[in-house]
Amino acid sequence: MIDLHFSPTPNGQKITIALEELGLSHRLIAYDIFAGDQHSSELGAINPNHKLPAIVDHEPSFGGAPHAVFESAAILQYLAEKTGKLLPKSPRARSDALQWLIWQAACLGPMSGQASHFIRYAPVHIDYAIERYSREQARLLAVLERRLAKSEFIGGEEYSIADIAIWPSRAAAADMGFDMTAYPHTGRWLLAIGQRPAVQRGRTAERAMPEKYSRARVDLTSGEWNHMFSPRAGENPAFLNSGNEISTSVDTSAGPKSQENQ
Ligand SMILES: N[C@@H](CCC(=O)N[C@@H](CS)C(=O)NCC(=O)O)C(=O)O
Repeated sequence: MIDLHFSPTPNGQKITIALEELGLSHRLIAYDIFAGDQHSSELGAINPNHKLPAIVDHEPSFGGAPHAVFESAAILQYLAEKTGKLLPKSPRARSDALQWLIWQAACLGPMSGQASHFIRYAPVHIDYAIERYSREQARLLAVLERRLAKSEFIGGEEYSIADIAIWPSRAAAADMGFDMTAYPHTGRWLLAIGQRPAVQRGRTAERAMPEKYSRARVDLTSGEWNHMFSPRAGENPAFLNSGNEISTSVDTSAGPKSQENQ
């Protein structure tokens, strides 16, 4: 049995889709990240980074105590290795798939996350940040489009965890009305993978993104903003207390200017 600590976002859906594809029995433990559930000490014991998703495998194939895994790409790789599925067997093809898995975790995910933050959540509008991250996201989406122009799947000839790592966020963007006409190969790939029954099961019912998570602009209460974006007490890196100053022209200390102070 696998416990999946989950919030209904594209990162969480990577894992629900993989678990469905692999037919692994699991228990979903739902978190409301806007309410700050992710800051619990229980999650901290599983994921020291206090983010979702994370899993605990109660029957690891290497035996012994239950095994916790955090970071969605590491979870995908763990599940693929546990089952011997969703990663090519040939070393060359496997290396290709892993490169794209890491590319999502190191490039596309973080840059899209920052673009989304400044467009959708930031309490102040900062043109420079929006342009910087949107432009980098667009460049990365063009990299993806070129890859899919010459390869059926992202890793190569086989459907793999590299596809599962990238598909949920592109599907969410398409659902939100992102214009796919400039990305025909990505559109072809999106449709093909979206038809897989396991993928459909992995993002329906309690695994589906609530409407709030997919708004073009999300105006959070100051309480919600603090749960998501303010440094938590006790988590400030040492340099914050070492006399070094973080220079910013924007005062975000109070979160969004809101009537509601929680
Ligand atoms: N690189 C991480 C990203 C995890 C992440 O940012 N998770 C979000 C939900 S999609 C979260 O837990 N947000 C709550 C917070 O930042 O406090 C992964 O791929 O697992």
